[in-house]
Amino acid sequence: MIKQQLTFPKDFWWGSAWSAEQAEGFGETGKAETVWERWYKEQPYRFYQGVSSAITTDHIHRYKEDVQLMKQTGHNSFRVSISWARMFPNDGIGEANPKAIAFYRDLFQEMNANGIKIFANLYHFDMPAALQDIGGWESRVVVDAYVHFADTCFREFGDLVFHWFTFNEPLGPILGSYLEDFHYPNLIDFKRGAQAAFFTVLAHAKAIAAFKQYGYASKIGTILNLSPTFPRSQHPADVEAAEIADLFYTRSFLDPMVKGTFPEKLVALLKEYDQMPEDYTLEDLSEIKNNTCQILGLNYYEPRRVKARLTAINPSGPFLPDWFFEHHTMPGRRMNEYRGWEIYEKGIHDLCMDIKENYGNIEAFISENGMGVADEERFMDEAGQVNDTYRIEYIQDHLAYLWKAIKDGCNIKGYHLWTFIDCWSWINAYKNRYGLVALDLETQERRIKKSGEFYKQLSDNNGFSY
Ligand code: BGP
Repeated sequence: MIKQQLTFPKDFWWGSAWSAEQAEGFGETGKAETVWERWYKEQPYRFYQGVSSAITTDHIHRYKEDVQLMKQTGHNSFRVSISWARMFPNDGIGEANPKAIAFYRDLFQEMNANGIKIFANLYHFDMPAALQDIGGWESRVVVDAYVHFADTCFREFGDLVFHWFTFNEPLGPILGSYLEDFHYPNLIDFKRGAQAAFFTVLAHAKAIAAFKQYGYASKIGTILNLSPTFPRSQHPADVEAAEIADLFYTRSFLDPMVKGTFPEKLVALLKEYDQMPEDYTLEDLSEIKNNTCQILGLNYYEPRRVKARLTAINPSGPFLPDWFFEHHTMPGRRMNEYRGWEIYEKGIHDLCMDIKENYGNIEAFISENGMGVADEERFMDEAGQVNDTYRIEYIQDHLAYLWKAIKDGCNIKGYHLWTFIDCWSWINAYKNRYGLVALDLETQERRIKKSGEFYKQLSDNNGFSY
C-alpha cells in the first residue's frame, strides 16, 4: 500500500492534557476538600478497587522531571487545570493561597522555559466540597466564588499562560450529578440539573468578562465533550430521536458558550415539560450573549448513536432526556472494550465540520482524544517498555481524519491527547491507562511507552506517513 505524508499546518499544537485532581497529589501547599475526596469518604466502594485521588502521579513533587518527559515525548503545549481547592484552601473562598500561587508559577515558568505552551483550565470536575454543600452550581454564591477564583488566576498567571479555558466538559458533572449517578452529590433531578447547567454557563460568561479587563494577548474559551449524533436509520422517528439527543448533549453548552444563545427547540421542550431553571434574569442572558468563547477545545472519544424509543417509559418516574430516545449500538462496530466506547475515527472530521459550518469556524483544537486500556503490563517488552501499537494506530487513524478536516477548511490549530502520564480516572481510578508514559504506582517510576516515542517523531516532523 502506498503511504502518504500527512503534514499539519505550521506551529500546530502537539500536546496532551490532564487535570489537577487526577495528577497533582495533595502536596504541602494546603488544599480544601474536593467533592471527590468527600465522596470517597462517604462511599469508597464506588471507586475502582477502592482507590481515591489521594493516590496520584504525584506531579506536585515531580513536576520538573515531568516537564522533561513532556519534551521527550514531543510536547510543544500542555493542558493543566488549576485547582480551585488549592488556590483557595479555606473552603474555596476568601484569601488566595500564596503557596499554591508559588507552585503554579514555578510549574508554568518551568514549562515556558522548556518551550511548552500552557493551556490553563479553571475547572475540571473538582468543586470544593464546602461549596457543594451550599448548592454547588445551583448557587449564585458559588458562581461568584468561581469568578473570584478565575479572576485571581488571570491576575497571578496571566503573564505565563498561552490560552485559558473556563471549564472542561461542563456537561459531565451535570449528567453525573443530576441524571446518571456518577458524580457527587448523585441526585436524580433534571430541573435542578438545568439550574446548575444554566449557572455553569453564567459562570463561564462572567469569567470571560473578567478576563477581558486585563487585555492579555491570550485567548479564552472552553472545552466541550462533543459526540456527533447519528440516527440508527433515516426513519423520521429515528431522525427526530437523534435531533433531540443532540440538543440535550451537544447544543446545550455549545450554543450558549459559543453563540451566546440557548437552542430555541431545547428551551421549548423544557418549557413543555416544566423543566426550566427557576432562577434566571434578563441581565444573566445578556451577560451570556456578550461573553462568548474566543477559542474552543473539542474532546472527542466516540460517536453518539440513537434510535426512537420503543419501550415505554414510566411517566411517573423522573424526567430524563432518554424519555425521547434510546441509545443504540451499531452491530459490527469496533469498540474499545475496556471503556465500552465505539472507536469511530471519522467522527473527528464530522465534529470539526459541524464547528466550521454552524459556529463561525471559530479557532479550535482537539483538546482530548485517547484510548484507555486495562492491564497494559501485558504489552511490556523484555526491556520493560509498554509496546502500545494499538494506541499509535488509534492516534494515526484519528489524525488522518483531522488532517482531512483541516484540508476541508476547518480552523483546527492543534491536537492534545488524553493523556501524558497514566493518571487517576475518577470512578475508574487506575483501571484503564491512557498515557504516553507508563506509571509504576508503587515506585512512581515513569517510563515512556512506544506511543510516547511515536508522539515525539510526530511532533518533530509535524506529521506522519499514513
Ligand atoms: C474525559 C475527562 C478526563 C478523562 C477522560 C477519560 O471525559 O475530561 O478527565 O478522565 O475522559 O475518561 P475515563 O477516565 O473516565 O476513562
